[in-house]
Amino acid sequence: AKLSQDLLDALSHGDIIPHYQPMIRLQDNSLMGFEVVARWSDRKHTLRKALDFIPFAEKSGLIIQLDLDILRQSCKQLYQWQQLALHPEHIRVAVNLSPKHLLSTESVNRLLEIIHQAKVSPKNLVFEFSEKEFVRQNQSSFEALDKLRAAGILIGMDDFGTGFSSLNALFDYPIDFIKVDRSFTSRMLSSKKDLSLMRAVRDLSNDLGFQVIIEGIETIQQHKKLVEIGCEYGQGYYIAKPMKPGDVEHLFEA
Ligand code: G
Ligand code: G
Ligand code: MN
Ligand code: NA
Repeated sequence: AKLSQDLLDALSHGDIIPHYQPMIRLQDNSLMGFEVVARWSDRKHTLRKALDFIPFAEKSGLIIQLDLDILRQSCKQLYQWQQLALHPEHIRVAVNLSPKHLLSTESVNRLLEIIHQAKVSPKNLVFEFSEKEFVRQNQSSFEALDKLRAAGILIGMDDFGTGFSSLNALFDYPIDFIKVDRSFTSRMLSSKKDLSLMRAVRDLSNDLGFQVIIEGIETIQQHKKLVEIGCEYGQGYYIAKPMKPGDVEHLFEA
């Protein structure tokens, strides 16, 4: 109950803020977008990572309000970047969302309404949903995803490899990106199994027409190996950590 009230207070005080982690094309380090992650900033200048409060928000239902708030702030940021002519058209902003947003037409419309009100194009956005949730979805959430895609938003499957989808199931999911979970990246140089998953996903992405983003790249060796096997996009601490908006703006010019 305490955490519930604290989180509600944080939301109403504007203490839940988006940070932005660059996603790049691995071959030439060019910027392809940012993943938005929620951070809880308290008055004592400490920052809490999403893992400290997202699971609780998910359980208590506050995730809906939190996600909408992060989406609103991210769209506002995107709009500002565009007004400053900083933001190239092809750069995407990727927001994490709970699958709860896919449960009704009203909640899907609410997401679209936020984008519309912010005067940004859906074509500049990606919505990420965790793979663990994809396996549990039914036909109506897939229809919700279709509706978002029809509006121009790209759909990413987050944490791929942790949710027990068969590779075969990838044929059925209405997605544009998969993001390979960082546990595979951390093991890929020591485990043949993990490296071969990277290769299999790369091949499937070519055949099925989605794109692959490798998460959690922490070393130059991992980066080099991924370029060598032909994985196109990536993110991770070796490239850049999630940052405040002011700290990512110089990247647009590079
Ligand atoms: O930032 P951190 O490494 O603690 O993130 C942990 C998890 O929380 C990640 O899996 C991420 O997808 C999720 N997450 C981060 N920000 C948000 C958000 O704004 N909304 C939702 N629903 N999940 C988020
Ligand atoms: O599950 P999801 O991909 O949405 O989680 C994103 C979170 O992962 C970010 O909030 C960030 O804190 C964390 N993260 C991003 N890059 C790295 C990395 O290279 N290593 C580790 N351990 N965590 C990372
Ligand atoms: Mn994510
Ligand atoms: Na992930």
